[in-house]
Formats: sequence, C-alpha cells, structure tokens
Amino acid sequence: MSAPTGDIGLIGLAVMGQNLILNMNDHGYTVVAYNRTVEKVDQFLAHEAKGTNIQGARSIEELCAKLKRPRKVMLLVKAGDAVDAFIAQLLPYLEAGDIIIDGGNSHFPDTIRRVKELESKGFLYVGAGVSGGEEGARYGPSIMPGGSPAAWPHLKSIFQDISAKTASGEPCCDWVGEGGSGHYVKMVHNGIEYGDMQILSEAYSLLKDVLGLSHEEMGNIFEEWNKGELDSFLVEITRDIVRFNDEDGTPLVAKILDKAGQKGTGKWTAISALDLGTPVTLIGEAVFARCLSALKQERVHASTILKSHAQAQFTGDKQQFVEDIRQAVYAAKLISYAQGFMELREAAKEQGWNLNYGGIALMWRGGCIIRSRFLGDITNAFRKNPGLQNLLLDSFFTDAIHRAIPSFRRVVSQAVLLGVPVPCFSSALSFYDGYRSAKLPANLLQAQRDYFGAHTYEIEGQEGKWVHTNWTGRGGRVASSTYNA
Ligand code: 2AM
Repeated sequence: MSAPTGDIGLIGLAVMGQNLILNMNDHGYTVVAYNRTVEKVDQFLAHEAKGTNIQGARSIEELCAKLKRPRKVMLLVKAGDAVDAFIAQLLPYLEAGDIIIDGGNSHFPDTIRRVKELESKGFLYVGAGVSGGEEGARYGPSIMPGGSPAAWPHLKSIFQDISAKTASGEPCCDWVGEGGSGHYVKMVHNGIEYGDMQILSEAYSLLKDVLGLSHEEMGNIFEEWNKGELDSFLVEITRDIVRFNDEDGTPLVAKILDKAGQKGTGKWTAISALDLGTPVTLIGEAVFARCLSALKQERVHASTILKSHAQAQFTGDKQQFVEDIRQAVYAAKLISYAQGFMELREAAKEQGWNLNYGGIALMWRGGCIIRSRFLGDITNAFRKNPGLQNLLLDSFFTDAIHRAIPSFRRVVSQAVLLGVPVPCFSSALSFYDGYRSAKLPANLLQAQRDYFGAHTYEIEGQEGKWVHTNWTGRGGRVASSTYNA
C-alpha cells in the first residue's frame, strides 16, 4: 500500500463536518472523510467534494490507514454516546501519540474524563469548541481547543489557517488550556451569547413599549449603535431583523410568538457558576428570562389579573432616553463579560487550568456569534495585565463604566417605575453596586445563621476567629467556639 497522504481525518458528515472539511481543503490540507452511514461519504465525494483533494474512507480502519503520523482524527458527531463510541472504535487502529479531537458541543466534564482516559493510554485528546455555525465552519469559525498540550504543535497551523481572522489578521483560534477547558470556554461563550441577546431584547422592549418607536425607527437606532462601541454581529442582525417585513408589509418580528427556546449551554454556564460560587448573575437572569417567556399561557392568564400600579407613561426627553438605553446596553454587556471572565478564572483555579484570557477574548473577536469590537478592548486589557483580577478594574473599562452608569441608573429606574421587565439590566446594576461596596448587609445574614443554626461568625478585624453567641439566652453551647459580645 502507498504511503498515507492524509493530513487529518474527519468523522461526521453533517453540514458542520462537511464545511470544516471543505475549509481545510481550501487551505491545502488533505482531509480523509468518514461517516457512520457510509453512503454519506460517497454522496459527499460525488457532490460537495467533487474536484477537490478530499479522500473518502469506508471504514474506521481505512480512515486510520490513510493518515500521516501522528494521526489526527477530528469528530464532528452528536455530543454524548456517539463520541465515546467513535473513540472506542478508533483506538485499535491508532498508536501512542496519535490525536483525537472532538469538535462537537460536548459538555466539559465529558471532555475532562476523556482527556484523562486517553492520556492514560498514551494518546492525545483535544476538546475543541467550534463556533460560527455552518457559515463559520465553511469560511472561518472561532475555534477554542483545549486538552493534551502536546497535541497543539501538531494542530496549530491547520486550526489557525481555517479559523476566522481579526481585522489585523490575527487568527481567532489559540490554545485555550488543559483538560476540558476548550469546551468550557465554548460553553461560557454561549452563556455570554444568551446574555447579549437578552440585553438587546430588553433594549428593544424599552424602545418599543416605553418610547413607542416604530420598527423602522428602531432599525435606524440599531444601525447607529452598530457604528460605535456596540459594533457587533448581534446588533447588526437585530437591525436587520427589526427592519424585515412580512409579505403583508408589516414587521415579521412583531408577529413571532414571544416564547423562547433553549438548548442548554446557557443553563450549563449558570449551573457551573453556581457550583463554583461565582456571581454570574446576568447569564443566570438571561436563562431565567427564557424560562419565564416560555410560560406563555400562564402569563396571558396572569395579565388579566395582576396589575402593575406603575406610572402610566414616560414623560422625559425621548432623544436622551435612546442614548441612555445605548449606554445601558454597553454597561450591562461590560458587567456580563466581567462576570464571564470571573467564572473562567474560578473554573481554572478549581481545575488547575492555565488559561490565556487575552487569547480567549481574541478567539471570540471573529467568527462567532458574540464577535464584536468590544472584545478587542478586552484582549488589550488582558494583554496589558495578564493577572487582571476583574475587567471592571482595568482603567479603560473603569472609565467606560463610569461614563455609562448615570444613563444605566436612569434606564433601570424608569423601567421599574413604568413596570417594564428588565431582568438583565437591573440585576447587572445591582451586581455593580454590590461589587463596588466595601460593606454589604451580609453581617445580618451571618447573625441570622448563627442565631438559628449556631453556624458561627467572624468579627470585622478578627477574621479567622469563629465565634458563636447565645442570642436568646436559651439553647446549649453548640458551636465550636463561644463568644459573648
Ligand atoms: P449519521 O449520518 O450516520 O447519522 C451529526 O448527527 C453527525 O453525528 C452525523 O454524522 C451522524 O451520523 C453522527 N451521529 C449521530 N449519532 C451517532 C451515533 N450514535 N453514532 C455514530 N454517529 C452518530
């Protein structure tokens, strides 16, 4: 048999897989394609891959035999059992040092487990988050690979060649870190996407219901916003969506049922934040806002019973309020990203990952749904100070949030007075006020916990010394240490 010529094998010929293969082929790599339902290999070679250097394989054995060493096999199959099944099928045909890459939407604990298992057998394993949908996969996705560090030198050129590029030509792909960090970063990306979408929906609701603007007027506002610091893919598509008219000439978006779906990555981000004890409030609220929207029938019923007792209408300067809403969007986004990076930092601490935060922001700069100008500023902040504790403490962002806060307060208070729900805006502002507070009312919480459960507390200035008070004069000396103030 002739020497193998395949640079990489790819399993899973759904649209994402096919497009990644075509993208790799465009960049001069020889890809060997395989799929569980083998007819799809023949169809792909006869149609989409016709006239290219793409090779097909009709079995796992043939796929592995066609690859140069160390072999690289990328899976783009359904998350879950299919990934484990393919790993098990591949191993007999691979040897130590060969690399398996999972480019699907796996949950990070699965990736952590697989990295450990495969490394213990001498193989290298990478979990790579891939974002950008079908279009991104074909012409430049954001790729977030993490796992066995020894795999990266073998994957770097191919992944960076096929990835999206920033305006200055930097690839939106770099090594994320160890273990399941690639899929973790992709998960947080999706959580942030939930937040950004809800923030824009709250802005839309204020423009429409408080200011009474038409969809055409809102289209012009989103167009203006997209020219400044809010320049992003999501603002751009929101502009196009509000301008899109149905066949009858009226805005299509106004007819769409207000009941949001979700696939789970936002929920995973919120669950992980709760597990880590990190206050990622905005993403959490964005997930719950979708849950509340899904209670459509219940809401319709409640709307006939529960009154708002709110101020009847907005009486301020409309022009100023539009600008206030723009600033509120910026401030809420900034707080959301600060929270997202807090979550990454805590996860890295818990898992022992060395994460490159500036690199992560750069990977999100292009190719993916949350791509925006703003991410370039985040990269700069982490490049200036890789140990930056919180984005809000970088001087560029401290100045930015200070500029936006007066508007942000006006927007949240108006919404509250008018009875318009703004869960992400209001919780983000509360987070900001909590984070900048040297003192919070948790002293009372501690006293309550000690009162009913003898959980003990510390006295300010004497941290580390845990004391209990017999608040009622009854009850026993239950705590480990007793202190009578
Ligand atoms: P199929 O074409 O044979 O269904 C996206 O669904 C991709 O994941 C497809 O390539 C699909 O293969 C593959 N896939 C889904 N479930 C699978 C499973 N349980 N085992 C193997 N491949 C699977």
